[in-house]
Amino acid sequence: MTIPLAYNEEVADALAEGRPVVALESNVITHGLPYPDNAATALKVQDAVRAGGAVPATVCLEHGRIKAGMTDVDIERFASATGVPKASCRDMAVILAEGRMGALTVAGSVVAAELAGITFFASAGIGGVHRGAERTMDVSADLIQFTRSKVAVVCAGAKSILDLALTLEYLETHGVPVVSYRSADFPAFYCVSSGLRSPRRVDDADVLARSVANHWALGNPGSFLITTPVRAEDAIPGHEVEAAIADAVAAAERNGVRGNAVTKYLMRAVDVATEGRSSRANMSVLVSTAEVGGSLAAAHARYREEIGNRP
Ligand code: PSU
Ligand code: MN
Repeated sequence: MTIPLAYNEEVADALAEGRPVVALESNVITHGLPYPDNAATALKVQDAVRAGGAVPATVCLEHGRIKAGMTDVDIERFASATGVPKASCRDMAVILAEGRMGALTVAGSVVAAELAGITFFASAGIGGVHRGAERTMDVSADLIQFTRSKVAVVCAGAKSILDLALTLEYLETHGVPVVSYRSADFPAFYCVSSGLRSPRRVDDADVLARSVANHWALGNPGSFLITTPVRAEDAIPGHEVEAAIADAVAAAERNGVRGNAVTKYLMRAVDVATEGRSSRANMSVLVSTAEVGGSLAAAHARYREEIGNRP
């Protein structure tokens, strides 16, 4: 092992005792919201994991180490710093070698979680296949990393800045399970439904915990995706964001936005267009995915104990 992992005390103790832990991404802190809302939100999301019954481990890169569990001081430093680079799986090696700060995306976070021995990861929204990907080939590395890292990913689907039908096709092709917990449809971040039926629905947390364990017992190498929708009272109707998304996608092309800048550009544009409504929904979905992630990680830890912690 040449890449050091730095655990905070709470996370180290929980892992040593077999208690449930949920990894959380740091890219939402540095690239999702303005300071100081981002710091306050990151702490609320951690509390939501605790409310669900697990220990939160927000993951990032700093001083040549993967941090598994940021302290409140770490979160404040990341939230207030400017220019912390977005770190996807391809970026991690160089950022670690240079000893710089890196804000982990979903792809980077599942790499970190697996190395740290953390089975569950919660994120409000994952990356996916972009609209127009048949021309641009813009497919988030999040999806590719899901085929490699053994982590259970709990999310509210993805924003419909993406082509969600193609995103589901990609996951199906690569054998990544997509299970909607207590809902029938694949959600779209702050919309309860993307209009697409989920490939599978499971309502029982213990069945879902066993399903996650079975996936790896069957020899599968990658992630297990679980979706949970935003609370209905905080949701935004799909048609209200559709026009904003279409405008944002067109503007991104017109302005030649490319590569890893595309996602942030689109999210910003849609947030500006839906002002106010989206920030409440955003907060709600960050908290609810974290809380559900905590409760499912707890169910999984109970199951692991039941079977004598066999791999
Ligand atoms: N999609 C969302 N919300 C997000 C992101 C995507 O609905 O916050 C962020 C996540 O950090 C995700 C990253 O891992 O963007 C994906 O970026 P890209 O499309 O460049 O792979
Ligand atoms: Mn991309």
